Order: sequence, then C-alpha cells, then structure tokens
Amino acid sequence: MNLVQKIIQAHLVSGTPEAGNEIAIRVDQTLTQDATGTLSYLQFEATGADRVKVDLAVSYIDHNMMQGDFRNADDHIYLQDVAAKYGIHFSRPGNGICHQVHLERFAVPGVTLLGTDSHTPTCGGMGTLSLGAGGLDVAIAMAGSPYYFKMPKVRGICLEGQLSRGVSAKDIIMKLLGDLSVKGGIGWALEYYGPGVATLDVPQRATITNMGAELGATTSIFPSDKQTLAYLVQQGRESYFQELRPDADACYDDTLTLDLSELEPLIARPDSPDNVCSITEVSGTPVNQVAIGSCTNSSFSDLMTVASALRGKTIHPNVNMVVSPGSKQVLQLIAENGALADMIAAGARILESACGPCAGMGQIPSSGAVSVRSFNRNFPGRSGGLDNHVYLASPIACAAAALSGYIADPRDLDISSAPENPERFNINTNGIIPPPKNGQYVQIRRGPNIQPVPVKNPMGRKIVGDILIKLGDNISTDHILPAGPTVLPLRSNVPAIREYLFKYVDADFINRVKKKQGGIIVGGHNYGQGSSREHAALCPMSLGVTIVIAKSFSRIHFGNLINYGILPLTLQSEADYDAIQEGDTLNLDNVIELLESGSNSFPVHNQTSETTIITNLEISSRQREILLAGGLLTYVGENSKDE
Ligand code: MIC
Ligand code: SF4
Repeated sequence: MNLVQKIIQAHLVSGTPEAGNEIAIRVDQTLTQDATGTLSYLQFEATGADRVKVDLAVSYIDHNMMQGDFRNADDHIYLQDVAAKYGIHFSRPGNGICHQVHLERFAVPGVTLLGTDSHTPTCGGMGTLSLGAGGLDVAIAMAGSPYYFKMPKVRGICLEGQLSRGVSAKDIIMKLLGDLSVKGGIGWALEYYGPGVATLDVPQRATITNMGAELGATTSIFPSDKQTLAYLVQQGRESYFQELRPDADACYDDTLTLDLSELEPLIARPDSPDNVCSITEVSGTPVNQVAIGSCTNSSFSDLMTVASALRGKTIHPNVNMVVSPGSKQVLQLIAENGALADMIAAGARILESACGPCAGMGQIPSSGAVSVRSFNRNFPGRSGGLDNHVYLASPIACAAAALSGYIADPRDLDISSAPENPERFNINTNGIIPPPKNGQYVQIRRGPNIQPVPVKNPMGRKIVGDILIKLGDNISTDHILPAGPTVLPLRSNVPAIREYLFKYVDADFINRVKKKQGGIIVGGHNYGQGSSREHAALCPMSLGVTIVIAKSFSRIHFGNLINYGILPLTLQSEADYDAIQEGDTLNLDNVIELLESGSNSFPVHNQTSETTIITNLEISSRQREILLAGGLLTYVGENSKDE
C-alpha cells in the first residue's frame, strides 16, 4: 500500500477504498479559522452536541484581523466562548495562521485532520492525512460523524536530486502547477516519495503540500522520516514522532518524476497560480509591492532566508515591502535572534502574524501596481484591487524583487551567511488557550452581526428557473463571493454578505437573482476552485438558486453545493454548454423520482430553445438523501431522530 491508502485504511469507517467510491473515515483532529469558523460552530451548536467528539479540535483567529468595527471582535468573542464551552483549543488573535500553527503545535504523522480551509493539506508535510472541507462538514465531524469523500486516485511524485542555490520548495510546486494546471489534481491525492524527499525539511514539504490545493488535489502528503523527527524535536514534540512510509512495493495509480537539481526559479504571472514561467522570462518587470507571508511561505526558515538577503541593505525606493510572519512563534524567534531587526533596518513593514494581504485584508496595491507575493493565489480581485498584477514566487525571489525594484533572478542575490536553524526552539505556547474540563456553564456571547444560518426546504418535484449567469472555466470561490476588508466581517451574517455575490464578475447579478427570486448558474470547468468558503453555496441557496450546471466542479465546492441542497449537474459535452444561454428558462421534472431511483441522467429541458440536454449527477445514495432533505443539517437531524 502507499501512504495515503495506509492512513485511510487505518481510519476507514465505511466504503471500499477504491478510486471513485465514496468512503467515510474517522476524523482525529479538526481545525477552523475565524472566517469560516463562525458558521461552522453555529451549525455545530445546531447539532445539539454537548462537546466535540474528536481527539483534538482547534479554533484559530487569523483571517479577520482588521477590526474596522465591532464585527470582527464580536466574532472572535463568540469563537472563544464556543471553544471553552465545547472543548476546543482556542488560538488567540496574533498567534498565527492556522496551518502554520497547526503544523508547529498539533500535526501528528498518521492521523487525520479535517479543516474549514482549503489549505488544510499543509499538514501533509508532517505525514498527516489532512483534508479541506466546508464548515458544515467539519461541524458534523466535530459532533462525531465520520467524513465522507470520494476515494481519490493516488499519484506518486518521485523527487530526485537536490535543489540548487536560489531554488526553493515553492519552485517545486510551481513546476507542478505549470505542468498540470489548476485542474490537474482534481480527483487525485499527491504522495511524494523518492531520494529527493530526504533533502527537504518539514517547512519546505509543507509549502508543497499547501499549494497542492491550487492543483485541486484532494490532499498531498510526505512520508514521516528523520526530517519529521528533527522538526518535532525543534518543537519539543518528539514524543509524537512515528516513522511512516509507503510499502517498498507500493502501487500508485500514476507516477511522475521530478529532478530537483534541474529546477530553476519560477514565478506565476497574473491571474492564476498555474500561469507559471521561468523567472528569467519576466525579470526586469518593475515592481511596486512585495509581500512575504501566508500559510505557504511564512515559516521560521522562510523568514530567516529573507532576513539574510536583506541584512545590511535597503529596499528599493519604489517598493513597499510587507512581511507577515506565519505565527507568534516565528515572530518571537526572529525577534530574539535579530533577524527581525535586519528586516526592519532594510525598510520592511512588519505586519502581525495573520493571513493579512493574502485574503485581501489590507495592503491593497496601488492602481495598476505589480505585486510580487510569496502567497498561493493570485485570482483576479483577491488582492483587493481589480487592476493590479499579482505574481507568486518564493520568499527569496520576493526578497530579490524588493531589493532591486524589479522581478529578478534570486540566484544573483548575494546572501551574507546561511540562515541558522537551531536544533530546538524556545517554545512559548501561551497563544493557545486549552478548554476547561467542564464547559457546561460557559455563556456564549453573540454580537448583533452573528445571524442564524438559513435552511432550505426539502427538494421539490419540479425545478423551473432562468439562467442567471453563464461563466467560463476555473471560476473560483473568490469570484463567486470575494474576501477583503469590506466582505470578510460579514461572514457570520448571510443576509448581508450575499449582497456581494459575483460582485466583481457581474455587479448586476444580485439584482437579477433577487428579481427572479432565484434561478440557475452555469459554469465551465473546475467551477468553485480555491477557497472552501461554504458561503459560495449557502448565499446562492438563500436567494433561491436551485441548480448549478457546469462542465466540472472542484471537490470542496461540489460538496458544499450538496450540503446546501443545490443540485450540481455536470454537462456532458461542449455542445450542451453552447446550447444554453443566460436568460434561458430551464426546467427539470421528476426531481424526487430521479434522485430516489439512483439515476445519473438528469434531463434538463430548455423552454426557451425547446431543446433538452442530458446532464449527469454521479453521487452516492447518501448524497441523494441529503439533496432530498434540503441539505446536510436537515439530513443529519432527521437521521438522529430515527436512531
Ligand atoms: C483562502 O485562502 O481563500 C481562505 C480565505 O483561507 C479560504 C477560506 C475562507 O474563504 O475563509 C480557504 O482557502 O478555504
Ligand atoms: Fe490565510 Fe492566505 Fe493561507 Fe488562506 S491562503 S489560510 S487567506 S494565508
């Protein structure tokens, strides 16, 4: 067996783990962050559970940090109270980005982790089988349910050789993105093996597993070996070490080999993480902003590398450089060893340990600006401005751009000395508040911005609706419902946040959907890629959207649509996509019968052109029941009544 199969087998609750089958696994750990966490905990409360049933649950505050008014702070108080009441560890504001902190303090080789964030697979760098999911899925898992998902195919990625000077772990994953595209990982788990693995430390591995999310992969994982032990020793957590490898004769559904010594520094150009080229192709492009941080590249070693490059130099006068350390631990360590002073002296602006500009929370670039970021996503509008040009690169390439004022080859940088990497860190865990043994008497405070989560009625016999919008390929959840300082504070308030649906794609969408009291959305391939935010399904549902028809869907968004009772129908041909237009009226008859009969074929009649197309819905019988019930929460409620 390969490693993915081994961990799944050890956690299997139901199903046969063959690619394409729905399986259910036991969830050992959960993580939530504040932008998706409030809804998740509101739903957890609705399950009636009196305490979380997983071994470890952690609630992080890292996304909504600007506190432009009372709303962020109210959410944080709600989350802290919920954590105390239900047995959840609470990572305080300022303690860092969920994935970085989870890797440092909680990830364990061989366990399963489910998180309300698409980059949860970051902990695959530690040999944890980690999956991103919608908030409702995580709520149900915290209440004791297993997690249901499609068993992925497993692609073995054999790493050979060693990275050369100036080439980073980020370049490994960008090479894969350039070759495979943002759709290339759909339906796959990516498992790294081979001699090159031993040359990468855990933070480097975590950069790679983190951006497996950009490939659309279900998860990504590295074995647990000497490097894993060294990282756990650094964190004072060596007792959690367990060696984990695939069997010597492990099989993979596909393999590919990457020779690390052949890699060169790469960069993703605007507006997609797979728009990758050699950095030399664009070097010389003037740069206005450089941002270092995010769950991809904000580890101690990443920031030490940047500090060594900046030491004794000055950032180019045309560049605004911001640095957000991944965690309080990282910030404290670089403060203690002087690296922070090197960055400050060079002119870097130090932000708090949080997602910050990665989720468009501040540092929105000037008009038409070029911003080079060590982040993972550069979808249009994600930086908070529509007319800027965001490039993604390694921290060292970002440092090269900050110093020279243009995109530059990091191999030309003169770095004073190799960054130090102590055997043991000075650990201070006071950013994490463990729950009291008994949370029964904790009163939960709910600010006025925290509104109940809308619930859908059971599925009707017939659906009729107009096509409200017809979109192209790779529409991300950032397109469907943007983030940023105006929108993120509304994550606990569905009636308010839904006003921003498709805001930067088609500002009139919201008026149309309201006027027509719902309707149908049409997308291309990989619809709903990117963020796991369930608001991208919940808000359309709350406005009466009943069907999304697309050429293909991203895994997490597909699950979220079903969880909120929206039919995700797949088109069978390009001709069918061409045959439906915005404004057409469609109807789908006998919906209940089709769902109950187990049929995969859903005939959609176009009343406008008087034609019929056959769409596809390949889902499990459990998912059919969820759709019939009107969503996962109702389904779970009904089933617990039956028990
Ligand atoms: C992101 O990187 O897009 C986010 C913001 O972390 C999201 C979660 C969210 O939208 O709250 C994600 O990746 O799932
Ligand atoms: Fe935060 Fe950015 Fe990572 Fe999302 S991708 S969790 S916004 S740092």
